[in-house]
Amino acid sequence: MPFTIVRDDITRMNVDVIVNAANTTLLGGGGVDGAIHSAAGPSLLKECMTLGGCKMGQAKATKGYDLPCKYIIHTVGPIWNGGGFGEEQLLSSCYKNSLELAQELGCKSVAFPLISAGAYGYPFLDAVRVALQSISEFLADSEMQVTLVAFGLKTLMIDEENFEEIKRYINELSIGQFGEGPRHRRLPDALTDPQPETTTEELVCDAEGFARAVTKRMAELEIDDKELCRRANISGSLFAKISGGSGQLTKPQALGIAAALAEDTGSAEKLLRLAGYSFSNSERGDVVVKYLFDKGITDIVEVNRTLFSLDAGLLGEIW
Ligand code: AR6
Repeated sequence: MPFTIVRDDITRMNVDVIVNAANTTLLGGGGVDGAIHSAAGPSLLKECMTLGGCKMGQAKATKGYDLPCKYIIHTVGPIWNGGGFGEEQLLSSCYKNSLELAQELGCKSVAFPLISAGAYGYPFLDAVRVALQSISEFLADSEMQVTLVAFGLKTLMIDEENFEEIKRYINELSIGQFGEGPRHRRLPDALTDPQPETTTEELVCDAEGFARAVTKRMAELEIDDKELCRRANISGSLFAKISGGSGQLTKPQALGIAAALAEDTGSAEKLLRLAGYSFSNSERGDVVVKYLFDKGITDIVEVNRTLFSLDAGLLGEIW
């Protein structure tokens, strides 16, 4: 099942469960914890007082009270202490245990903040990497919609050098408006920015040809449908439609599948055309994807965190 990254306030998320980056007392605090307690109302603290705290890396659930979600899962991230004290494994456990608990509660959609990336001092890009890797590993076997919520101005999820290089590449193709990166943008602009158009050149979709090409390439790569879904960031039900040769894919879905299967940019383009699309030099997202594919970067986590950092739409089955 797919993941996405959004820029938002987690208390506004319309999902079955949101995750709180709490402390071991579970009795509230600052940051996202404070925001969740104020938005959920005082009954949340009353329930938290009955839970007896929570260990680092573990997770406990409460009701959602005044929030739009049914449940809140409280997890305790590691306090960054240089990286040699099991921080990565603890942080990864926070995501894994929260996702397993969400599954036990029968939830179909979950939203995470970037655990430990605030007061607990985990280096931001490392916190992003651990979050996305842990989520992606879980999704390899489970059906859940997982949203990673980035908050505030600091939402550049790739390193600065990489960001500058892609920015230069986009500007060279003169489609830029890239004087300012997302880090320097005011949040309201970023929140209201329209998503890039998903289609430019409308080609005819050959759903059966696409299905045949996907099946053939999966056999060559010796990957099963679960692995394809993980690599393409799509759900099992969408895969069933694709392999049945029915339905029109969106361009982000087709590009997700191209990322999963294509050998190079040329073969990605061929797949894309069967789905009725082509790469466009006037769409920032397409330019970034092409740049990454040209460099052999097709890992969906890498591709999507780069796209997010450049304010472009993500690949896969994005809701
Ligand atoms: N929505 C989404 N993300 C948010 C929000 C929000 N409303 N508010 C902050 N963030 P932090 P930690 C982001 O400090 O590092 C508390 O006092 C924030 O920008 O909330 O795990 C607890 O009680 C950052 O990226 O959590 C603990 O004592 C991320 O959430 C301690 O802080 C996490 O920042 C936990 O520290």
